[in-house]
Amino acid sequence: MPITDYSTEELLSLYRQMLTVREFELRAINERRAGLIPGFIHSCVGQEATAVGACAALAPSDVITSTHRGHGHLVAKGGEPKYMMAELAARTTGYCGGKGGSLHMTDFNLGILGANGIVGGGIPIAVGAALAFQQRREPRVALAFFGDGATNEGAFHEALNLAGLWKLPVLFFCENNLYGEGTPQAKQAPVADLAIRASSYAMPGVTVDGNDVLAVYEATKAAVARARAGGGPALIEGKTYRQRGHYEGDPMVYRSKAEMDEWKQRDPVSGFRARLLAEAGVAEATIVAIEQAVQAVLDEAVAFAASSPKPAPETALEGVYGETHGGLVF
Ligand SMILES: Cc1ncc(C[n+]2csc(CCOP(=O)(O)OP(=O)(O)O)c2C)c(N)n1
Ligand SMILES: [Mg+2]
Repeated sequence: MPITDYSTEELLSLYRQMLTVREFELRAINERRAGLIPGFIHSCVGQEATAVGACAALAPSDVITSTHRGHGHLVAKGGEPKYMMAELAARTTGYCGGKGGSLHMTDFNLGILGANGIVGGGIPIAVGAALAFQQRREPRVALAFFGDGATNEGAFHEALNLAGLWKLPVLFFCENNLYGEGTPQAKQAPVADLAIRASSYAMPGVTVDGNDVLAVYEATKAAVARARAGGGPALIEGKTYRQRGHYEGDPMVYRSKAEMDEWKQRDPVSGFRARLLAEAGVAEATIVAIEQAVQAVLDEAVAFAASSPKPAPETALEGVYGETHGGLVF
């Protein structure tokens, strides 16, 4: 669909969300350096279009499972930057009361069934959620985000097999950023387009430009409509690139500066900004106002995290089984 067929409101919402993801990551990286945030950060800088495009195709009652590189998924599904930043800073006001950090952020009320430190770990969880929806006859869809590396895990194949067999309303969204840690895809899989793996499990598979938010949105929207109507699962592969290291501090000796520079030219956020101006007739002042508003949201998020208390040591064993953070109903 040409960009001019979308409403300006819809386009600006996609831009605002992608920019929020980008700025969240850049702030988190800075605040980690400054000492506010302990632990690892696996940033999704460069991968904003897959998170935002896919979640834009979901309804609020649909659910997602996420990964170790999940901040973008959370923002795109409605997660609030201030509670996310507070969680990264290990504060009681964070999504897990400051005890989970980046890899465990969850909000069942928003349909966010969790980030996940186990590669491929979210995929069977999404299948379980989809089975619940099918059994309850609810017109809801589950979407699992995962990386290219995760498609070489047994959990991926087992999950797709059952989903294909039972025609579950689940979408498998592979963010193919061409690397699993420092291993390029050609050294970890015998196929270049991971979407072809769908054919083994009797579901459609499609590969899209994962840096084009509208291409991601359209592919996901079609798969959501099919799944919601009882047509079963689908595998969507968005080809993208992480612009920063696997984790902050990664020396990145496994890839060339030329490759990184080439992908920066295809940046999903600045590329979409340029399209809004050149093709969608959006005024620069409108975009600048959004950029200022996003900065204000992130200023508030950092201030909120910094001024929130740390959990008391004697509460260390509280919440281990989830009883204090919304229970397990979704
Ligand atoms: C089951 C399991 N194996 C290995 C790891 C260590 N590990 C963490 S991230 C990662 C790479 C995952 O690659 P991919 O799925 O492509 O995601 P990306 O980091 O590129 O977003 C690995 C091997 C892990 N966390 N869990
Ligand atoms: Mg990867």
